[in-house]
Amino acid sequence: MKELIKELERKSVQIRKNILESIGINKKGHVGGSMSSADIVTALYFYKMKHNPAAPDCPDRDRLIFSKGHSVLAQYAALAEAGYFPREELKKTKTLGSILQGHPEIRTPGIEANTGSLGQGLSIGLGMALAARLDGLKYRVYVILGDGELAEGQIWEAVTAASNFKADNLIAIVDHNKVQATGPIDRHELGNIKARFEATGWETIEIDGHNMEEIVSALDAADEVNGRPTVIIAHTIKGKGVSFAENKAAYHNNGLTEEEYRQAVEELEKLHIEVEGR
Ligand SMILES: Cc1ncc(C[n+]2csc(CCOP(=O)(O)OP(=O)(O)O)c2C)c(N)n1
Repeated sequence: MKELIKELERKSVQIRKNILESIGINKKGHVGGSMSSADIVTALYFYKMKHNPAAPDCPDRDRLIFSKGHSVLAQYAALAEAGYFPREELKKTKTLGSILQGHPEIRTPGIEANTGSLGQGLSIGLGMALAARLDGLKYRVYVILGDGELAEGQIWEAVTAASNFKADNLIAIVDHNKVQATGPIDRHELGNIKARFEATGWETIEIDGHNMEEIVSALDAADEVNGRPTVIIAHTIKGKGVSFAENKAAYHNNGLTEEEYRQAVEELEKLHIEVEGR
């Protein structure tokens, strides 16, 4: 177990480096929400999900939908690392004709749904989860939601519907970084997120979304739940890994100057050495 966790931690540093590569220097990019979900995405692609980069459409693959589509750089980072497309594509992110645009599109290998208009991903994921049942397939559908995104009413329609359909192959993960685009999430009172899911019959698991051991055990625990969907509420830090961006709404979608980029790379190099020493 210790070796597995270390391997995943090593991978998550690489995922963060890949995110930086997609953002580049003096261009805009969603630093905050991509970095906050990096550890969760790492555990999904390199531990939990059944998937095959050589056959991205194989029918029984597990699906990951980034409902908070603006943070897709974390998913691109993992897809490149897993071999869905060459790493060189990362540098071309958001350029004309690139397969990697600012929000997820299904033309990118490994991307399951077009998202970015917040609020829709859980409904899409539920549809896929129910399709698995109709098709007699065993796959799971993971949906990453933002906490700011939870203000969208459609999410809560999908929450009750998923419960009604007893969709136990649907796992929502809330990237609970407490910051949205322009400030703290308390601008729109959400109440007790856990209690709201519980009230409709969801299994709820609360974790530190940067603790690889906790992420792995939560994903494993979700496999064991029968007859109802699971939500993993992952407490995270917006911008995690890049000190000057942490917890700052200003880095929700910001450019990095040359100096900031250099500092961010240096910090990730240090983190890499720290992980190796564990
Ligand atoms: C329907 C819709 N309204 C507004 C936006 C603009 N928008 C993009 S990201 C964002 C904030 C999302 O906050 P959160 O879900 O907490 O994401 P995170 O902090 O994880 O990046 C907003 C309002 C959008 N993409 N879609």
